[in-house]
Amino acid sequence: MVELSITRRVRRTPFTDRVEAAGVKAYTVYNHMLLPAVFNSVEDDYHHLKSAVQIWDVSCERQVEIRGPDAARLVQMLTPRDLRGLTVGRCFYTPMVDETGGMLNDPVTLKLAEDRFWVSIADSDLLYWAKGLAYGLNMTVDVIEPDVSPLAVQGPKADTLAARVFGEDITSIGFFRFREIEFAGHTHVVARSGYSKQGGYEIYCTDTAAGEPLWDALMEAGKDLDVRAGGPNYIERTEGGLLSYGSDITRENTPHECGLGKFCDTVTAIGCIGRDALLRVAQEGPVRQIRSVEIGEDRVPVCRQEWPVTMGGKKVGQVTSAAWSPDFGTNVGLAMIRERAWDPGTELIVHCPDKPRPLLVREGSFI
Ligand code: THG
Repeated sequence: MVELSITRRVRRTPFTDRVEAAGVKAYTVYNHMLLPAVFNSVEDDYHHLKSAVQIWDVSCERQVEIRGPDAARLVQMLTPRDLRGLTVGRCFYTPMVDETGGMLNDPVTLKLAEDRFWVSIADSDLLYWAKGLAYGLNMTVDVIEPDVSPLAVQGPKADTLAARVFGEDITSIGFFRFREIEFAGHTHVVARSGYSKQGGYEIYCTDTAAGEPLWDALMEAGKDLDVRAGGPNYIERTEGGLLSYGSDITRENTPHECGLGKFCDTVTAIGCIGRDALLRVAQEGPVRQIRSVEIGEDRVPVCRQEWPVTMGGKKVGQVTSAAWSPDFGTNVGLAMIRERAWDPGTELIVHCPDKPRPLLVREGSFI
């Protein structure tokens, strides 16, 4: 197995020493930063995530902080989602697009104050796009990457663990809402969100120095819950239909192709840079869309490149993520499929690197 060499360019996080002490076996790189990918094995981590509780170092979900009198106007320029509904204390999943309607990122946006936002980014350098706009348009706004590092608590026992560490009150936070909390002399932001379908929280740790005490408190309080270090799990997120920018979404795609049309209010999102392009797309409708798929027969290899999907020998799309699912006893996947082949129940062929396999288009995700 080839190894990736890790140098100073690949940033460590406030939790990296703890992650290494916990026995991380594989990292991926996300926003130029370490993201733990495997502790025991992807499958063992998967079963544990779905039955217990895990602490994830998702510091790589970097915050682009946009602050100042023009902050709200700048954030609305980035996304076709109407941000008038984004009130202080809420998180919005926000597709972000360029002037062609192409996806630049799919972050979660938090409104901290009327003039202050955190854009919790996926794996692309959105900071430069936002800084370029602010400078080019002479906006009265600061665009920075603050010392904020999300730590996720995910799994069916996340509520129990969070209540022990932060108090019972924490469980009254609604889905995609956040609150400020005091912990060990620091103010952090805690949201009910996370990149899994198992439920839980994300603690936006607002100071590198506060990271290890926070990690240690969660690990100590969760001993009898079998709390473990974990990370976004490739199998679980594929079952859940959670998209990964760079894998399932690229700049070539519109939000509508990604099934993110429900997070777009293109008519009313006045000021959004890709609005005109997306209005055209919305009128004509997308000609391809992401679908959850079931891939037949034996275990698929790791999906490192897109796998062509054909119907009657003609290419109708590609698989962008795929993994064997122990719980569903089949391979689960995500694929971009052309209109003539995208109806649920359609049977296609996917050309995996080892051999072709049957592929079934599903109505929705597995979880
Ligand atoms: N949390 C935070 N930042 C992030 C992620 C996160 N930044 C990177 C990446 N993940 C951004 N991508 C996503 C993708 C999906 C979701 C969140 C961020 C997500 N989707 C839910 C779903 O599809 O079921 C719910 C969306 C909704 O209903 O609003 O959670 O995970 N901080």
